[in-house]
Amino acid sequence: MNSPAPGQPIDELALSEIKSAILAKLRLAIGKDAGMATRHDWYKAAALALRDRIVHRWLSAEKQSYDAGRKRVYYLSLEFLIGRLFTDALNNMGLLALFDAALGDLGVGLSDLRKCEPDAALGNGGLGRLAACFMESMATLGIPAIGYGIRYDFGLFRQIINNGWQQEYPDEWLSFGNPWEFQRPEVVYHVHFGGGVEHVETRGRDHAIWHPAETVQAVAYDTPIVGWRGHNVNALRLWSARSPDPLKLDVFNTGDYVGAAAEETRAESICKFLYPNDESPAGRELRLRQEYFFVSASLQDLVKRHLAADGQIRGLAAKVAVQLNDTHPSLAVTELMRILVDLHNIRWDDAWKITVATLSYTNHTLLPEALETWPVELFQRLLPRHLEIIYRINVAHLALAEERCPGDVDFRASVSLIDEKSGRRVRMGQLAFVGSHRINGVSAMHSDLMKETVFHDLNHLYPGRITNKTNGITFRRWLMLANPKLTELLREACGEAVLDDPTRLQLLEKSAGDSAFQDKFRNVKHHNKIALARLIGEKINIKVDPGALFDVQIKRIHEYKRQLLNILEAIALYHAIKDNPQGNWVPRVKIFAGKAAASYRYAKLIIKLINDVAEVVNNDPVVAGRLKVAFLPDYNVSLAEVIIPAADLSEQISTAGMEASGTGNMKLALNGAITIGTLDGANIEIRDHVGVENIAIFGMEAGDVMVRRKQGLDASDVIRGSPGLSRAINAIGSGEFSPDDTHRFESIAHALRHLDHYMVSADFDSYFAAQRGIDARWQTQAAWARASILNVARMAWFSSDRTIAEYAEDIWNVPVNGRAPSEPLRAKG
Ligand code: 26W
Repeated sequence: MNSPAPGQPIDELALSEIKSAILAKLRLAIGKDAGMATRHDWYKAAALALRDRIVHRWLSAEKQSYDAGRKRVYYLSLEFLIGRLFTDALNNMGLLALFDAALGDLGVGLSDLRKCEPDAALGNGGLGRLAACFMESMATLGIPAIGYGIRYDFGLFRQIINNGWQQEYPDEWLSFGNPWEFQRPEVVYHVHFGGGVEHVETRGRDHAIWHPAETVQAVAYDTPIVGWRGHNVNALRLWSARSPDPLKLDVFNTGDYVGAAAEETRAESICKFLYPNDESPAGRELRLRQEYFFVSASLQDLVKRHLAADGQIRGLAAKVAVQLNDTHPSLAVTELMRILVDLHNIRWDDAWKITVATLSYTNHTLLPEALETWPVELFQRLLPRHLEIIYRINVAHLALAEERCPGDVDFRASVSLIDEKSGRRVRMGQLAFVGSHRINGVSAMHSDLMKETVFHDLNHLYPGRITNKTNGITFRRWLMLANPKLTELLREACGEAVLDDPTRLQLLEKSAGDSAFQDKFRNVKHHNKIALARLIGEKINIKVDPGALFDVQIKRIHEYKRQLLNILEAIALYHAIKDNPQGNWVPRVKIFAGKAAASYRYAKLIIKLINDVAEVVNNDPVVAGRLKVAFLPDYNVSLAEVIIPAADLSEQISTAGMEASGTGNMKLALNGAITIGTLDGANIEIRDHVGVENIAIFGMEAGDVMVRRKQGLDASDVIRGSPGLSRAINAIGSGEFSPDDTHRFESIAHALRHLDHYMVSADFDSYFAAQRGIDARWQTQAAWARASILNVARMAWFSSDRTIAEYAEDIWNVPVNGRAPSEPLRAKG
C-alpha cells in the first residue's frame, strides 16, 4: 500500500480496512467508543493501527537479516532527538494519504491529531538530531542496525519565556503513554557499580573478578524506525533503570516508607532526565553512571545477540560494528575488553584487536574543554575494574608513544589516557580514539582541524585512523514532511523519482531562471510564511508581515553560535532606520528560537537581551513595517519543521573554527533559504555545492581567529572604527533596551568591548555589510528566487543517506541496500 501520487484515487477497500483498524484500536486498546473519544484517544488509536502494520515488516526484516548472517551496526548515543514519529512513519510506510482519508471520514483531521503527539526530545541539539536522522537513513539503506540509548523519563526541559527570561520546566513526554514503544520485560541486564577487584591466578594466567557493591537493572524498550518505502525497519532500543530490589518490605513494615524504596529511587535516578548540557561536560557522578549504565546494557545485549546468531565471540568484529556518538559512550572500550577478557577468557592482545576492529568514534567538537574527563578517584570508586583496564591499555599505548617519539615526555603526556596535570583525570576522548579503528569528524574542515589541534599527537601515533564524514539530514522529514508544498512542486519539476534519488534535484537548475517556475516557487514559500506568521501571532502575539524577509536563527543559544552578533545587527539596523525613516528599507523579521543550558547564565542573558530589544523595536512606530524581532519559545523539532520551510535567510554565523558542522544550515538551504554565514563547519561545503554567488559569506576565517586571539581580546580598535557598532554597544550598555534596569546588560557591553573571545565585535562590520548585500539582493526578486531555487537544486549531497553510505563503506564495512561496500553507489560531491 503505497501513497498514491497527488490526484490519484484512493483504494476504497484499503480505506475501509484502515478505518476499521482504527475503530478497533479505539475500542479494544483504548477502551472507548467514537462518541466519547478525545482527540488524544484518536491519535493513539491511529498510531496503534499504524504500528501493527509496521510490526510485520519489522519482524520479517529482522529475520531476513539474521538468516542471511548479515553484519549489524549498533549506534550508541546518549541522545536521540526524534521529535514526532506519527507522520514520519506514515510517510515512510506509504500510508499518509490513506490515513489522512480514513481519519477525515471518521471526522478527525490528521493534521490535528499529529499535534497530540509530544516531541520525543531525548537530545540537546545537533548531535542528538543527527542520531535520529542516521537511524532513519540506516533503515532506508537496508542496514540492519540498532540504536542504543537511555529512555529518559524527562527529555530536554520545556522552555517558557517569562518577562523575557528563560525558565525551565520538566518535559513530561511520557505522561500520556507512548504508543510507539514495546516494553521488553524479559530483556533485562544487570549493570554493576563500585566494590573491588580480586585477582586470582588460574593456569598461570591472571584472572580478574569484580565484586561490585551495587547492581542496577536495565530494561529494554524498543521503538521501530521505518525506512523510506517501508522495506526495512530497525529498532531504537532505549534502556530504563530499576532496582533488582524495589521495595524492602522489612523496612516498609517499620513505617519507613521512603527508606523502603530508597534503592529503587537511586536506581531510577539514572534514567530520570537528560543532562541539559551543550558543549560543556556535565562532570557529575550521575552522568558517569548514565554512561556506564547504557554502555554496559548495550554491549551485553549485542554480545548476546551475536553469540545466539554466530556462536563465536572471536568473530565479533566481522559481524558487529559499534559506532560511538561522541565520547559519551567511550566506556565501551573498557567494557568490551572486560567482557572479552574477564568473562570470555580471551587473551588480552586478541581482545584488544577485536575491540579496536569493532569500535569507531565520532567526534563532534574541537573545544578541548568539551572533551569529557573524569577524576581518577571517581572512576576508582564507581568502576574499579574499568580503571585497571584503562591503566593496562595505557601501558601499551605509552610504550608505542615512546617508540615513536623516544624521550619525548610532552608527547607522551599529551596522548596519555590519564591527564596528570589537572589532578589526575581519565580522558574519554583519548580512550575512544585509542580503542577505535576509525575516528571521524563531521565536516571537512572539522576533520582537518581535528588533525591539527585536539588529536594532533594521536593522529601522529595512529596515522590513517582519522577520516571525515560530513553530516547529512534525512530529506523525508526535512523536505517531504516539513514542506509538502515544495515537495509537490519538486515532484512536478523533477519527476516522482526525486523522492528516491535526491540527485534528481539538479533537474531544477534549468528552471531556476524561468519566471513562471519562480512564481510557483515563491507561492510555496509565501504559503509557508503565512503559516509561520500565524504561529508567531498565536504564540507570542506579534504581528508579522509574510511579505517581509524572514531572517532566521534557530539553534542552541551559545556564545560561539553568536546570536549576539545577530541581535547587535538588529540594533544597528534599528538605529539606521530611525535616522532615516524614509530610506528604502527592506522589511525584515528577525526570528530567533533556541534553548540555553539551564546553568549557562550568559546565554540566558542573551535571550533576555533579544526579548528586550524585541519589546522596544516592535513597539516603535517609526520602524513599524520595516523591522520586527521575534523570539519563539520552546524550540524543538516540531517547531523547526514549521520555521524552516518559511525561512528566506539562514543565519549560520558561528565564530570560524568553532561549529563542528551544523545540520540546521543544511535543512534551511534545502528548503530554499539563502545562507549568511562564516567559513565554518559544513558552511564551507554548502558554499562549494550551491556556488559562491548563491550564499553570503562574511567574516574572519579560522586562521584569522587564531591569530587575532593571540594578539588579545580587546576590541577597542574595531569599535573606534565602526560608529554603528559603537552606538549599538553603547545602547546595550546604557540601558536603552532595559529602562527598568539600566545595568542589566553592562556585562555584555563590557565583553563586546574588551573580552571579544568570539569575535563578535571583530566581525561586526563585515556582517553588517553582508546583511546590506542581502537587502540589495532581496530588492531584485527574480535574482533572489533564482539563488533560492539553485540552493534547493544543489543540496542533494547533504542527504544523510549519502553520509550513512560513506560510514557503511569506510568505517563499518557493511553493504548498502544489498550492494557490497566497494560497489559505486551514488554521486559524490
Ligand atoms: C557532555 C555534555 C555535552 C553534550 C553534548 C557536550 C557536548 C555535546 C555535543 C557535542 C553538542 C552537539 O550537539 N554538537 C553538535 O553536533 C552536531 C552533529 O555533529 C554538529 O553539527 C554541531 O556543529 C555540533 O555543535
